Amino acid sequence: MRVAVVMGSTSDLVKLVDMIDFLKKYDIQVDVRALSAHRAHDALASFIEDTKTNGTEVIIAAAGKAAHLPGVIAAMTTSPVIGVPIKGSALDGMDALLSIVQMPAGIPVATVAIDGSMNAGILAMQMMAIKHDNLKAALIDYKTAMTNSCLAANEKLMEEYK
Ligand code: RP5
Repeated sequence: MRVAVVMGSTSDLVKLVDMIDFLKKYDIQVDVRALSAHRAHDALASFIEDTKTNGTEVIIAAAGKAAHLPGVIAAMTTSPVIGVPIKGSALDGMDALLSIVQMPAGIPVATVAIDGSMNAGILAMQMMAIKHDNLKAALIDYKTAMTNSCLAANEKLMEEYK
């Protein structure tokens, strides 16, 4: 179980650390890189080339502003690419969201919400769970815990307003 997390700049890392820790908790190998598509394109291409043979199953790509990184990566591989638009500009992340989600036909990038990296991690796990039964079981537990906490909050609310 191996995921690559590529960000456009180390300034994006703060928005991704919780997701990276979450994936590691499930014994997923996470290769973390800051490789800009416009400042380090050769190194990016070389890293993506390596993912084709080293067991990487999903690539998560995060970028802000004119966020071409996820689309450029998707152009270089047949692995699924999940894009995370990072908020960090005068346009509050809308620029990154549209840059990532509006990919022309043929090169899809599965796009999550602005700064929504946790959903990118969960989606990556769900993709890998097609093959790995242990991840499927872990995701069922995760969703059950979420349901239980939601129902407990509802019970508390009903108690307060009865
Ligand atoms: C994007 O530009 C990066 O993904 C980052 O979100 C933004 C700013 O980058 P830095 O100027 O902090 O390197 O390429």
